[in-house]
Amino acid sequence: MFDGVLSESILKRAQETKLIEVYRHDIRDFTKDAHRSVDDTPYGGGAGMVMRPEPLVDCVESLPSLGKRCRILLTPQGEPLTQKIVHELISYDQIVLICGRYEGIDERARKLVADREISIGDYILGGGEIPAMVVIDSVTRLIPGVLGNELSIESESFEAGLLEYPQYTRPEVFRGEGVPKVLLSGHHAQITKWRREQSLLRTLERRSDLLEKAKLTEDERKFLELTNHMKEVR
Ligand code: 21W
Repeated sequence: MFDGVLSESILKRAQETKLIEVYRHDIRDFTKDAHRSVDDTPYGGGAGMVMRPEPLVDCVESLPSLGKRCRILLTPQGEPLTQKIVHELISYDQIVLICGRYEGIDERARKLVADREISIGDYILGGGEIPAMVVIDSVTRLIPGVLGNELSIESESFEAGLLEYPQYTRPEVFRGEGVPKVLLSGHHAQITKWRREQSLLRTLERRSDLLEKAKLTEDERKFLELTNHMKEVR
């Protein structure tokens, strides 16, 4: 499952330049029975299978320590991943991403292997592999040297806790729709102001929950209050 994602341009380059190394371990290699079984029926009954503790714990404990380490279990019951958590994770030399399958893992194994439990959101996936790739992608992008100047551009409105402003490229008219005049004007101060306004308006419309924590000036708060009020009386 990981091959395609890891051979994508940025992750590929990050590995080639040794900014990251990714190792994959098959829990099945740590089984001792002829059938190489990693799952079993749940005590107490019920549908589905549970991951057996022995091969999972043996696998995780077989890994060498490569410095300051964090062992993360990807699970629907984990803390929802945010950019704040992604920032915390770049402080580690080694991140062990433990992917569950089946209906979940044995509770005793969970306590032994996980320093931290992370979910990528409230929807049901087949396992922890895609969430693990989400962690790899999001963390790698923050490692110094992985991106060029792109990072500083990207972080601006996201760090302020706002949604991005709308973007345009050529042609100037596409299917009858033009480009906002200000963007063609060459007035950099006005363009910056317009983009900030668009970020604010878009966040108010789509993700007003973000505004509580967003870093805004007093004027920007007033602007949003006024806009919101105008919407309510309309
Ligand atoms: C999905 C496992 C649903 C278990 C107790 C009794 C990792 C994930 C996953 C999966 C269930 C993440 C149950 C967002 C995800 C993951 C597989 C339900 C039923 N529990 N982030 N019965 N969404 N998913 N278990 O699905 O492993 S991070």
